[in-house]
Amino acid sequence: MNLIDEELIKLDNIMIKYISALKVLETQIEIINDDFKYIKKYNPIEHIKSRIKTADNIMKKLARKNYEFTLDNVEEHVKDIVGIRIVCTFKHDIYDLVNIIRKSDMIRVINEKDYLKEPKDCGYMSYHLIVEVPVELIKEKVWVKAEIQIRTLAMDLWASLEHKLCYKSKYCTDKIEKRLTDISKELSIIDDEMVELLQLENEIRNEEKKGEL
Ligand code: 0O2
Repeated sequence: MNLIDEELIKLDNIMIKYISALKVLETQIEIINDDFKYIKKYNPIEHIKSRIKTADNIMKKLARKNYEFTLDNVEEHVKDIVGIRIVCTFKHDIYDLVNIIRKSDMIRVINEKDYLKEPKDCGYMSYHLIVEVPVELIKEKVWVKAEIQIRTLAMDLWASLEHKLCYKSKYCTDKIEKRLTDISKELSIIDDEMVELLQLENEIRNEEKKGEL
């Protein structure tokens, strides 16, 4: 058996940790969403998507970062084996959720990247949290790393299409890249306009409540 196969078997043996962590994280995010709806009578989350990174993609990520494929390197350098993406309606929903997650005892925040305040040069916008969640297996209790990406519908539209057209494609050209960067800026303007429309709608709603209409 070659070294890669040996490491693959080791990885397979600890996959239960990641699969369980995803279940814990999904449940906790659903609880937050339900509680948010109950308290604020408003649903900030449009949809949630989750995945476990495949062994092939784990290997590719390590190679991209110039690390050998060993179990130690996987555990240390690939923090998004468990990934959950939360797609929100408005930009401020993202920060509301981040604040709630930061206060959670079930989700430990390890690192944050705000690609809204500082979008990547290509135009990628999203809020990233590297977190740890508790997993209790029969033989051990561990905190397992996971990545939470939080973005608006518009940011998700862009990122999903760019993922196919450029991020993971060797056929992306400067022209496609440039147009995608411009589209990201256009979508960001639309996101801001949606918040303005929401504020307008709120003002009208409040005036009606006061009986002024
Ligand atoms: P995939 O196939 O989506 O899983 P780090 O360890 O923090 O130094 P990392 O993990 O690359 O390095 O950090 P970062 O920037 O937070 O990226 C994590 C994930 O965000 C990526 O995972 C993508 O899912 C997404 N992402 C980051 N940059 C871009 C981008 O420019 N375009 C798109 N569409 N998505 C992006 P993977 O493993 O790279 O890819």
